Amino acid sequence: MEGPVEYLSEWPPSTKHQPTATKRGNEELQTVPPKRTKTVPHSTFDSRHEGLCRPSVGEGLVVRAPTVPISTLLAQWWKSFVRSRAGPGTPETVISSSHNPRTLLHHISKLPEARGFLTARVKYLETLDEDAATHHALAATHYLLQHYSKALEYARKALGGDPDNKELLWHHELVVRQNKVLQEGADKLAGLALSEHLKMPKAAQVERRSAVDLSYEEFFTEYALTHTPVVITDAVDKMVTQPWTFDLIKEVMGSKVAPLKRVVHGSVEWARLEPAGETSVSQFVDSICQDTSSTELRYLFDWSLPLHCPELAKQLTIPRYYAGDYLQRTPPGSLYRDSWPSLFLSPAGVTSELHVDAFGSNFWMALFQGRKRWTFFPPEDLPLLYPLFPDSTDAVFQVDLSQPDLSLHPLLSLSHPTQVTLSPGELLFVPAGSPHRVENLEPSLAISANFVDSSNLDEVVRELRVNGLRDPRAQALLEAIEDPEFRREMDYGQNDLPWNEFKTWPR
Ligand SMILES: O=C(O)CCC(=O)C(=O)O
Ligand SMILES: [Fe+2]
Repeated sequence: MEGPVEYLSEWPPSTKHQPTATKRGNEELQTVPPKRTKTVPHSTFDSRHEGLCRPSVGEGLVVRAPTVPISTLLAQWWKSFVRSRAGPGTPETVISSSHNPRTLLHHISKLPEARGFLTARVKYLETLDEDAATHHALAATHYLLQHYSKALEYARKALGGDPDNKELLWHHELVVRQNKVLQEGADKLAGLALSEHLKMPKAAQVERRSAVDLSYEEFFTEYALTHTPVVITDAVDKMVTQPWTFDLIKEVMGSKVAPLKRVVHGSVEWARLEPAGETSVSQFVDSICQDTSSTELRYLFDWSLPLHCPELAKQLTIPRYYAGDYLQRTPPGSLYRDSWPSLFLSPAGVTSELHVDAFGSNFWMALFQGRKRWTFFPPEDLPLLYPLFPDSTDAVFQVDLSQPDLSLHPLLSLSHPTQVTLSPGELLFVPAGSPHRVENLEPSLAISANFVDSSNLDEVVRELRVNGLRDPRAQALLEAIEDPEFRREMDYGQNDLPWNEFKTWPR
């Protein structure tokens, strides 16, 4: 049986996101400190720290060069740790339900033995010459130990020594984000009388408006600009030339093979969704419409229609509220330009856990079949939801909204949830930056798109600046949007647009 340990044998992970631009980038294979460090011989190091934080296994790993990523070292440490305890004493799996390296590493890093190893690594790094690579390694190791203010201190120092290093800039941003939400959370906690009986606030209802009397101008000023979710009725019928049903999906794209996701408790992936194989659309539709109580629930999530089923995409009319999408005004081939709308097929019982949509995007969803319950929080509530940024600028949230524990997460009592159960034929607007969670109450069929307009442009620019440090396509998109020639006008007289017009810019 394959377990996480097996999976970790595929490591060390790729170093492509690691600090290759530092001057020591070519020293990754070193196992002893470089000559120009304040060298502390291995034996000295051992005796100096004996009994203090000496790890039981992986001592050789502690003294690897600072340019070796801590994720690589921790993965190797884990393998030796498991090997050293093979047999009847094999430690129980950290998180038995995931094979995802990021999730596993996150949980491994919390084990006391792993913390011993990480602490020994810190002690070792502190003996080296202070340069950007050492400071970066210290920042990353403290970050894994959840010593966030120390991580910030070292991330700043690292940047001071190598200010144009994109990897350092990216990591610094991550550390700043984590510290900011913790600080804001601590400030709010200080004002909270913990003795009182804390309760999860009752969710207010999300407004419903009919497209018949909701002008684009009113949508934009009342909802998009104020980052307020809204359900729009009387719009979905006009988006399609024939009703979209499970049968239609099978008929049009049943033979195509699509990737699936599943919800993993404790995952650090966005929305706690991890890859879960692939299947033909037809088989998947059949499976979600059956009784799913005994099978593992999987989700066909966010599968691009323009890329995988253009014949269906071409039938769509885009509602006027979203027709001015800036992503359609970028050069052909730009990131996200042809990603959406995408398809969502879910059995009853699958939940997309709390998340914030990527790159500061707004989002819409048109629901054709099934009911989906949405819970939202305003963007300002982010620090009240106990976000973590484990090696990603997208937050994962520690709160469990299915069973909120106010003794563990008292800040939840200060949050401002809103909720709505979306029904077939309804169109939802999800504003940028708003954490949300989605429960599929019934087998559901929906399409959705992330989009950009002047209501979320600032957030998008800010996020692309960060993503662009690692992703050249995000950087290119940023440059396109920031080009003085980029057309940012919004037309309050905007009409619904048939597909071809929506995709043609300038119109
Ligand atoms: O419908 C869902 O499960 C979640 C959709 C969503 O929030 C997203 O794609 O960002
Ligand atoms: Fe979302």
